[in-house]
Amino acid sequence: ERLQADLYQALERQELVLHYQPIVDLAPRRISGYEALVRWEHPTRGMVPPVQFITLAEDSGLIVPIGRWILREATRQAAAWQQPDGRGPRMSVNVSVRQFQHPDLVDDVTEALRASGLAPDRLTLEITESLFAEDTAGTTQKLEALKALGIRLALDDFGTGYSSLSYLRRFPIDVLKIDKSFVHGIATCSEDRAVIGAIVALGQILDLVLVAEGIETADELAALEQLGVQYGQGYHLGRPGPPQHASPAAERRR
Ligand code: G
Ligand code: G
Ligand code: MN
Ligand code: NA
Repeated sequence: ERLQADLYQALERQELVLHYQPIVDLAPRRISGYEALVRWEHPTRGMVPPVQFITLAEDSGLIVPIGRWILREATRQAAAWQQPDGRGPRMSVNVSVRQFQHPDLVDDVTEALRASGLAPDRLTLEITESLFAEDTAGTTQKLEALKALGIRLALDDFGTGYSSLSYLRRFPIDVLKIDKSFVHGIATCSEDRAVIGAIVALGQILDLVLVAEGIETADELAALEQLGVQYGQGYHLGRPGPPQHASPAAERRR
C-alpha cells in the first residue's frame, strides 16, 4: 500500500514527531514524568495516528529503525529536561512486541542512554502482556538484561491481556499501568472499582508502582485516589502534546 511506501521515507524526511503526556504523582499533584507517544505528520494526509502505522511498521520490520529513533529522541528530550541538581522528569517509551524481540533492542537502549547522558533510572520501557504468551525463556533473559542497565519496566494496558500472577513474580516488572477500560467504569461500575481495588492490593504485595491510565474526569480521579492509586495519566490531567507544550518549564508557568 501507498502508506507503507511513505513510511519508508518518513524517518529520513523527519516526519515522525514525539508528543509527551504527563504522568502525575496524584497526592502532591506533581508531574512525575512523561510518556512519549509517536505521531506521523504525513505531508498530505495530516497527522496519522500510531494505531494506523505501528502495525504497518511491525509487519515491514520498519519498527526497528523507527523504534531506535524514538528511543534516541525521547532520551534526548528527557535529558534536556533534567535540572542542574540532577532531578527531573522520568520518561516512558512504548516498545512493541517485534521491537522487543529484535536482537538489537538492548544495544539500542544502551546507546540511547549513552548518547543522551540520561540517568538510566529516569527511563521506563512500557511493554505489553502479549510478550508473555511467547518464548518465556527468551523474554525473561531480555527483561533481565534491560533491568541490568538500571532502567524501569512497566506493564502497559494491564488487565486486558494474558496476565497471571506467576508472571508478575517471575518477570522483573516495576510498574503496572492499569488499563483505561477499568478506569472508565470506576465512577459507575462496582465491579471495575473492585478490580482496581484488587490491583492496588496486588501492587502492595508485589511492591509494584501503579499508574492509572485514561483518567478523563474529576470523578474518576477522586475514585482512584480513594482506592490508593498513586500515579495517574489521562486527558483530565494533561493531553499528549509537543515538547514545548509538555516541558517542565511550561508546567511551572501554568
Ligand atoms: O498515542 P495514541 O494513544 O494514539 O497511541 C495509540 C497506540 O500506539 C498505543 O497502543 C500506544 O502504545 C502506541 N504507541 C504510541 N507511541 C508509540 C511508540 O512510540 N512506539 C510504539 N511501539 N507504540 C506506540
Ligand atoms: O497503549 P498505550 O497505553 O501506550 O496508549 C496510550 C494511548 O491512550 C495513547 O494513544 C494516548 O493518546 C491515549 N490516551 C491518553 N490519555 C487518554 C485518555 O484520558 N482517554 C483516552 N481515551 N485515551 C487516552
Ligand atoms: Mn503506553
Ligand atoms: Na496503556
